[in-house]
Formats: sequence, C-alpha cells, structure tokens
Amino acid sequence: MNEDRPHQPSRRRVIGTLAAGAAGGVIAESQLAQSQTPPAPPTGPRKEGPAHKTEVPPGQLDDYYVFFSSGQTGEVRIYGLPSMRELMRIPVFNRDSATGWGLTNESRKILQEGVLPEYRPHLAARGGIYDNGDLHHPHPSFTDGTYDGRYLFVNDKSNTRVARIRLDVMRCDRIIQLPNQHTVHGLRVQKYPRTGYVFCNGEYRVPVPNTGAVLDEPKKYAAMFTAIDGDTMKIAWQVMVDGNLDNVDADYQGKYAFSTCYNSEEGVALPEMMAKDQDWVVIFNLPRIEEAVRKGDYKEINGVPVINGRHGSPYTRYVPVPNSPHGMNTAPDGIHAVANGKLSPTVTVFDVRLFDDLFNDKIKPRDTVVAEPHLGLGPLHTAYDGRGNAFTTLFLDSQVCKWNIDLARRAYKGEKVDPIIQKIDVHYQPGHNHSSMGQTKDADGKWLISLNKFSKDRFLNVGPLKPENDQLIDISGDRMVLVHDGPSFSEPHDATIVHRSKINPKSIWSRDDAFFADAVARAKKDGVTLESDSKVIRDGKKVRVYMTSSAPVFGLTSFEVTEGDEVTVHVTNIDDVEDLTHGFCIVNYNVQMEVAPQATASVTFVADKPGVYYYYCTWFCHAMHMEMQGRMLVSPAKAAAPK
Ligand code: K7E
Ligand code: CUA
Repeated sequence: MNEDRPHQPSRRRVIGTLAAGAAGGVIAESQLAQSQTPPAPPTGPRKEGPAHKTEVPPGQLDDYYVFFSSGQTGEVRIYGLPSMRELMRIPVFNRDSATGWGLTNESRKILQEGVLPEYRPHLAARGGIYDNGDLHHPHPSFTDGTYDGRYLFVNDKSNTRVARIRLDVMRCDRIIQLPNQHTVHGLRVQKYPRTGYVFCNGEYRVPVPNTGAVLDEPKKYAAMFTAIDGDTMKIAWQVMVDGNLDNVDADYQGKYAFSTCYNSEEGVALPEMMAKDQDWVVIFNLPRIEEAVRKGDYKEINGVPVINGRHGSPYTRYVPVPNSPHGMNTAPDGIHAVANGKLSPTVTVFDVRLFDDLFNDKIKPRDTVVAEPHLGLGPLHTAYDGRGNAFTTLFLDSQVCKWNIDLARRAYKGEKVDPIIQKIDVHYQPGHNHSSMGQTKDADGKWLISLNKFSKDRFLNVGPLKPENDQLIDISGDRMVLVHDGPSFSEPHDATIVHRSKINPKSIWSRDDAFFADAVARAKKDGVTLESDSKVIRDGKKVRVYMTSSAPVFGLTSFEVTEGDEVTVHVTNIDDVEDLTHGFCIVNYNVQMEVAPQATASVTFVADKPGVYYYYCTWFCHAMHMEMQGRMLVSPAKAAAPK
C-alpha cells in the first residue's frame, strides 16, 4: 500500500492547464481528485501492520506532545506521539459544554475582550461573543530557536483573531481581534532571540479602514501583515502589502519574516486570481520596520502604526515565484526557506543569508532563489528532518515527497542529480505535514505526521461526513514507513510536535492564578474567603453565591434566590488532589462548568423561572459522586399589589 510510486508525467500536463489559468483549471483539479478514488476496501480478516512502532504500552507515556488545530471546530487538541492518542482538548474559539468555556465569567471575559469595539454592537445579542472560529495554525513560543514551553499561539481565520494559550495550565488566557485586516490565516512566531513577535497574515484584501466608504473598488483594497507582541498581546505594527497573504515563517536570526502571497492580480473572482503565472513571496525586514516605527514613518489607522510595504517600499521585497504558492517553511539549518508551489509542481528554495544583499539592492529578488525542484502535483507544505532532507505534501498526487535540499541546489545549478529520494502514498489529499521538533533548530528526524483532508475508505463508514486522516510516518530510517492512520474530526490543518521535555504543565492550580483573580477580588469585597466560606451575599437584585466543593459535597446543600435575581455562583474546589475535578451543573438552567483542583470557576445567570432546581457535580469525583448535589430554590417574584 505504501510502496513508492513512479513519477507521473501525464499528470504534470494538467498543472499546465491549471497554471494557464481560469476556472477550467479548477474543474481539472476536481476531476483529478476524483480520478484518485481508491479501490474498494479490503474485506476479510485484518492483516498485521507495522503498528507496533506506535505502541505505547499501558502505563507508559508518549515521547511527544502534538498540538493539533481543529479548523472550524475552533479548539486545540493535544495528542500523544507516537501513540496518536488524543489526550486533551483546549477550547478557544468554540463553546465547550464540558468545561463551560464560553459560559463561565472567566472565559467570557477573555472572549469578550477579544472583540474589537467596532464589532461589539453586532454581537450584543449573543453576549458580545463570537460563536465560531476557524483555527488553523498552533505554534508554541520560542527562545533561542527552540520551544520554551511558555505559550501556544493560534489563529482564527474566520473572525480575524489570535489567541494565546498558557502551556502551564493548557488554557487560553488572551484573545485579540486584529483591526485593518480581514482574516488571520498564516501564523508563525519569531524564533530568535525569542517570541517576541507573533506574525499574522491578513489573507483577504479589503478597504482600509473598512467603513463602507469604499465598496466595489477592489483596486483600493489592501491586505495587512501584522506583528503582535506575544508578551503583551498588543499589536506592535502592521505592514500594508500588495496581493493576498497566505502562509508565513521567520528566520533563525530574528531579522526576516516571509509570506507566500497569491492573487498578485488583486482580483476578486477566481479567473482573475489565476490570470498570471507568477505570484510572489514577500520578505519583511524586521529591523527596518522597527526603525520606521521609531522614526514615525507610518500612518496610524485604528490605533495601530501601519507601514506602507507595497512595491517600492524599503521595508519589503517581492520575489516572483510560480502562481499561487501556499506553505512557507523555514528549514532547521537556519539557511533555507521553502515556498510551496500549490498550482506549480515545484517548490522554491531561498537562501535567507542572501536577504541582506537583496535589501541593500546588491542582487535581484530572484537571486535569492537557490533551488526550485519539481516534486509532483500540488505541493502545499514542507517539513524537515534536520539531516538536510525535506518532506513535501503533494495534495493532488496524494503523496509525501522526500527530497534533499543540497541535491536540489546542485540540480538547480545544472548538475545531473535527482533531489527526490522517495515518494510515499498517503490517504488522501494531504495539506500540512509536520516533523518532530522540525520547526526548530532541534529537529530530530524521527516522526512525520501527514494531515490528510480526505479519509474515504480508510475507516468504518460513519455517513456522508467523514473524518480527516492524520497519518503517522516513521522517518528515522532512509525510507519513510507509514505506521498509523488516525481519524480526526473537522479539521486539523496543522499540528506541532513538541518533545515532552519542553513542556511542564501543572497538575493543580495555584490559588493566586490570574485566571480567577476577578472571582477572588469579588469575594474579597464581599468579605468572603473562597477556600473556606460557603455563603450567599445579597446586593439588591444581585446575588452572589459562594461555595466550596470537596468530594463528595458542595459547601451549600441549598441556596435561595428570587425570580428575576441576577445570580453569580462561585465554586472553589478545595480538594488538593491531582485529577480530582468537580463540575457544577444546574438542571434546566443552561449552567455547567468544570472546577479543577484548587480552581475557582464562576457563572452568572438570571434566575428567571421559579421552582426547585437541583445542581449537581458533573465530574465523577468520588464513590458518592451521584449524591454530590444541592438545590437552588427560586421563589416567585412578588405579584403586583392588587388594585
Ligand atoms: Cu495549508 Cu490554513 Cu496552513 Cu490548511 S493551511 S492545509
Ligand atoms: Cu464532585 Cu463529582
């Protein structure tokens, strides 16, 4: 099943049609995808496979964390590798029934603060919160070229947001929505000296500012490249560019970031976007941009310094590459960066050491290109093993291509060498791939995950909506070996594999954690000690209920409020025991939240229906967990005085 496939020259001609442009090319693309419909699934007894490589015996731990995005599900998922077991989910841009993310006061504050003032009125009916997100790219913070275990940064393409997750508690602590741009697609972070900047690509071109004064005049639209300060989660600066930005990466010197860009035509419909056979990679000169901000060479728009980085600017360079490139991936050697061709069967290899000369006008943009190997159809993303080899996903060919960077450079100079080492079938239509530690200078060349968009026949049929298929490939030897199929719900675009030595989360919350500082402050004002008091404070129509939870009892077995009261319930889990989580759910009241050991969680609602309502613990915590319950007694509001 995973033996090599020869090159398929007949398919290459299709790319000619694609690159030649127009909607006809897209029809050819979908036909090509159909032509790959696999043979009927095998029946009969299961065969033995190479799965033992992924086996982590009971009681033993995985070697790596994998932070998977989940696309339109809006959350982050943590897997263990090599077992590919899902370990945990971190809600971010979604609502989550289990943890109460999107419902608790603590999470709502983060979600509400992550909306620009100009969009808040539009969300008023939904409590000032977006309900959906489209999370593509999870990237951990760096110090000195490798992961430092502080944060994970993620984008929301759908509502133009960036979120930060604290890796000590695996919880989102900040969200911001970016002004002056429309979507955040590509997201990567500064690798050196540290993060530092979080680079965010604005994909769609819109009027800036987007107020309605300009509508159907696409020539007046622009896309924006944004650098967020990862420590403060404030925007450091934005650069206005030509074309649509797709993916981004950064170098290992802290000097440059670079983005693939499609639609240099600046069209708004597909035939226009594909009209030319070249687009470009935009290179951003970080020291020059910082200098421009210091000197005031910018326009302030919506409170953000916006630098003009369009053609001719000293802050950017535009390097022509074949039509519609997609992934942008820096190699762990600190020298090479690869733009993936998508509509072109090639990838374009840059030597980032040449960028100084480019910005000093000593060489031409294309002089920074040192190789452009022809790999196969639909190259989207590239990963590395740290031994000079690269692994590129071929979306249309449903393959991963292993190739050698040095051989590609030599072939580009005219030497008769083939940079392609091996191609392996994946199932099917891969987007991103990721290698173990492969986006750091510590790339270890052990594992590769191919994140495939289609699973078709690879799993039991679950109806018209199928899972994606994340396949694990052993790259430790000379040949790639496919070792595991992993279904996942919509839709991981990207994943980051981090060695477990880099991450060190807590098992129990610290009582002084900022995550529930507001609840602590409210309690203090009410003269309540969260860790010991269980009481009800009435403040006009506002009622604040404080209770502890300690298996298997809540600090209050009942509390009484009046119809129409605004009730805030605070639950503090005083169990100081690893994994002893409680939950708090009020029946028929749309209230449910998780309270992990030593945490406080709170929720606010209006007690608008009189009656008896049980609250109960939702996390199985004790033999008497079923009995961990209490009653909320809601008395009817006094009837209006009779006339
Ligand atoms: Cu290629 Cu959004 Cu990184 Cu999807 S992106 S595949
Ligand atoms: Cu507490 Cu179940």
